[in-house]
Amino acid sequence: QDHDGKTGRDGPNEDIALALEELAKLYRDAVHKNKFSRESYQKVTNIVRNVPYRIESGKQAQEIKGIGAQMAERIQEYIDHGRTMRAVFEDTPETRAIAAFGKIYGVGPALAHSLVARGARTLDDLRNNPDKYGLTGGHRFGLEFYDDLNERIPRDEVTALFESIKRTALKIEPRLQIDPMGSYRRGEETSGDLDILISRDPSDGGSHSGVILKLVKELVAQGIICHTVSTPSDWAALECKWMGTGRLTATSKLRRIDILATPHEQYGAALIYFTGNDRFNRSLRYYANRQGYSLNQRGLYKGVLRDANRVKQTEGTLVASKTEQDIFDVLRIRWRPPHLRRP
Ligand code: DCP
Ligand code: MG
Ligand code: MN
Repeated sequence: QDHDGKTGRDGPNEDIALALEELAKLYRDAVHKNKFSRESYQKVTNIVRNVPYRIESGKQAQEIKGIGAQMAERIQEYIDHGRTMRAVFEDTPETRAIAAFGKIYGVGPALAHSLVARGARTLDDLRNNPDKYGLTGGHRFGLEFYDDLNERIPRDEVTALFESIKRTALKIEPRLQIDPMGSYRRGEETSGDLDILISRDPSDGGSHSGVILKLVKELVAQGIICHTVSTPSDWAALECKWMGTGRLTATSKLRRIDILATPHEQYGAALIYFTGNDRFNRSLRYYANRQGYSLNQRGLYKGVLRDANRVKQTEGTLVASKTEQDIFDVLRIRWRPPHLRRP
């Protein structure tokens, strides 16, 4: 089936497949009881996974055997509306609630779904019964700052917040490499959060090990970081991730912040990953697979063998990771500036 990496979960339409699969799950968990819909979504999910080229429109989807007009319409809605498609596909109180709950900071699609399955329909249902729904401190916090944390951040504010964090970081480690990532690096006018990548050239014997811990402590003391939502399992590791919230000044809105540290020799691979967007990453990984490579946030590898379930059997050999250019060169595609990385 997908041993060659051309279709299946690494295929060019996996984002569409995942969107359809979420809808299939919606039906499966008896939020709806429409067996026909559940089966048709699952069927089309599998068909979409096995299409070896990118589906660009609903019209094109409808030409594929097994995809009817209704499903084609849903695929077009996904292409038009992306992540918010659930509410668009099926405009019911249940789907609206799943979409709204999924936007609570710290709540993923599975929990959003289970909250609806357990009877919650509005944010206030959750706010008024946090114990009944087993919500953690983190979830309650996400509910409290729901509006702030879901608002897009103007570019000027992202710049100012990043510069303020960078200033503190460079005091801790003057030779730190620190750059803003995600939508900001792609030049977008607003961002959902502030993404920061840090690293450090170890050739002089120095290291960025432990810098995130010092940085977070210092920013908490300054009142810039307000909450920690997830911490690295090992603060000293060269590769680790911190997630939380912060604000520019005491009166500014609360914003989401992601900080990623990466070993210096993997900087290029981390840069590609953290610049995104997620669909660009997916299509680049798919393209790499077609050339016999495997790309992730650590590097570009050759000779990775997977079984029929896409589970890695061998690690493969690292062929490029240091710079974006190195990776694009091996793949023999022209380096693409961040603002054009939105397929
Ligand atoms: N990323 C990815 N796959 C994911 C999540 C993230 O490839 N499931 C990568 C690509 C993203 C980058 O990480 O561009 C940053 O993730 P964000 O969720 O912060 O997304 P963006 O910064 O692109 O958009 P936003 O402005 O909404 O934050
Ligand atoms: Mg972002
Ligand atoms: Mn982010």
